[in-house]
Amino acid sequence: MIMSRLSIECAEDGRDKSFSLDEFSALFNEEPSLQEIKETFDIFDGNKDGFIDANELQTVLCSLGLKEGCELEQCRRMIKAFDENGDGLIDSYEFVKFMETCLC
Ligand SMILES: [Ca+2]
Ligand SMILES: [Ca+2]
Repeated sequence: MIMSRLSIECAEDGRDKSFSLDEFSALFNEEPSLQEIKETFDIFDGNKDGFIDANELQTVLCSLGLKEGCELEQCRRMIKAFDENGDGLIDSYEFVKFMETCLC
């Protein structure tokens, strides 16, 4: 009993800097507001330069436990699909479309 409690607490500690897929999905149970999209964008944009690159996308999708997101090549492809201006990065405008397509 105590051991299983401990291992649960350890698992939760290890995820302090992450967030769960449930939390992520919960964001989109209702029509996401611009504020929510902005907050989600900030989660993806690890270095806060205003763009999401393939590495950042990979980090977040991996922490969500999405296998396809753990392949850098796959992340590049996802970005390419929404990268309207062809700079290889997702900006906030492109991210809105990304969210609408993937999550709504
Ligand atoms: Ca960035
Ligand atoms: Ca772009």
